[in-house]
Amino acid sequence: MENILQTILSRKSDQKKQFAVLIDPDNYKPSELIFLATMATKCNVDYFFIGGSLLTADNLNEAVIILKEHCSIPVVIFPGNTIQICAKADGILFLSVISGRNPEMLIGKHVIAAPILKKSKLEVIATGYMLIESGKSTTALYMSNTNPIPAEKPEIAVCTAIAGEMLGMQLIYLEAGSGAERAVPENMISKVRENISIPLIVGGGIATTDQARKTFAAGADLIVIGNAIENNVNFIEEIAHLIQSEFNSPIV
Ligand code: 1GP
Repeated sequence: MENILQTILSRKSDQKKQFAVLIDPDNYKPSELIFLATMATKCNVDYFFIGGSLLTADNLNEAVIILKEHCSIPVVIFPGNTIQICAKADGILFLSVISGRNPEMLIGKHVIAAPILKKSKLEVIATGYMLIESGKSTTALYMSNTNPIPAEKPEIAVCTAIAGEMLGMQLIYLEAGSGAERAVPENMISKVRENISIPLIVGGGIATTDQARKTFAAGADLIVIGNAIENNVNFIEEIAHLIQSEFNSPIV
């Protein structure tokens, strides 16, 4: 399989917008995952992200295996903690919560995970993960034991993202939190986009095509959608149509 980071970079340099479906394995039955894999393949979904800030059902491995058996879309672990490592996936976002000041989420968990990841064949992608205030507390915030960046302070987000890039992060991820009341503000996305050259991922609370359109238009290279697809799998088709008709259609 092609290197995941290289794929993200080359699609970005071709000015193609990208779309990841976030799977919380607690919330999908095997039959639903099989259907999702088929639907996502039909709609050219770029990546599956899988994981969560807190998983309770212990079925991450099973979910990865089902996805790998039923489609060729890259499966990328989006870990909430060090027990969410599955060697059968294709890659892992090695998340450092650079918006916070909790050393465990900046480097502590990474030290524990590093030898396991080194033995695996997983592609490890260093990701500067930034939690953005979004109206109410989210599981990600609670579990990371960090303060989010205030939504009305884009300059803090910009400086944090620049520092992340300077520290060698390969991706920056602006996160409003799963099921966020308010998605990441467009002016924050655009200001961060102007100030970094690495790919920019944005997720949390994207529940309408209009919100997805605004997020892409503001400068997100890749959007992540979880809840809205759990609630209505056909939303995948709407996002695929948006990307194809408004962003990735060939210039004639
Ligand atoms: C959360 O960014 C993702 O980590 C997706 O959030 O579930 O709100 O789409 P939603």
